Amino acid sequence: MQKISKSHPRYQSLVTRELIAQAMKHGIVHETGLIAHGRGEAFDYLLGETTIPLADSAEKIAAAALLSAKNPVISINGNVAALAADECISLAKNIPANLEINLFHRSPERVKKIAAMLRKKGAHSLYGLNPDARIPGLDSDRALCEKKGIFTADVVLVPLEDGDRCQALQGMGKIVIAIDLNPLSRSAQAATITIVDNVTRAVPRIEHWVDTLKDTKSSHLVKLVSTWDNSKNLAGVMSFLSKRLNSFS
Ligand code: PTJ
Repeated sequence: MQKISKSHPRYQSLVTRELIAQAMKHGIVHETGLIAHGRGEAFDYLLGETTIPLADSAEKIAAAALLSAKNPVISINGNVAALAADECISLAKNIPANLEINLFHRSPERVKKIAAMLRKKGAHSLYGLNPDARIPGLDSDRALCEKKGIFTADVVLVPLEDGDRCQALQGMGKIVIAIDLNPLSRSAQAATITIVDNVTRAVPRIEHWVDTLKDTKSSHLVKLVSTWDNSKNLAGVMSFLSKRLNSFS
């Protein structure tokens, strides 16, 4: 890994870039994952590279949804494995939830490499290696999933999604939690709960809320989720971004 000076004003961003570039060289991240990362970086820059209060509200509701679920699943793709593997494993253990590898650019080699990496880091229940079901209405390999995992999940956390699957999962009646720095993306617009935050900050923050809400009555958690107004939160994020842009002019 290239040495990056801690005094560099963009230290964190450069370290993350290096991490994702290395993960691509090791076959974890697909090459288009670098492009997706760049788009995310641009939106993160606009957000101020921080968890804004509107994102934190969504992170709290995400925790409530995951805690009140019967079969919650956290979906893992290449970028998520590179940037937030430890955080996703820790969150899954805390809820508890299952992890499932689901790739847009699926190849058996990449699935195996990501699975080996997650297991090395301590992941226990891991789905995605032996798909035995398809998400209806999807033509891409993203449709491939496991019956015990995403297929029968009632709540699915989908960080860095590519859009179509988010809508298809909604069509199956599931609660879909999207983490996406782009509030305009199809995933962000289609999800039940949209978290406009970097996956590296969002997953630990959801876990913070899992710890906080763990002893809350299930009926209260369900009410928090059912009264959540995702469109209102997204409109708030858009307004935050436009005010921030205007403040520079
Ligand atoms: O590993 P695979 O094969 O499943 O492929 C994964 C990628 C990410 C390449 C694939 O899902 C894809 O092409 O995604 P998109 O359509 O580029 O969408 C990714 C979304 O994630 C974009 O809206 C980005 O703004 C957003 N994003 C990128 N980096 C981050 C992010 N959101 C949160 N945190 C990030 N670090």
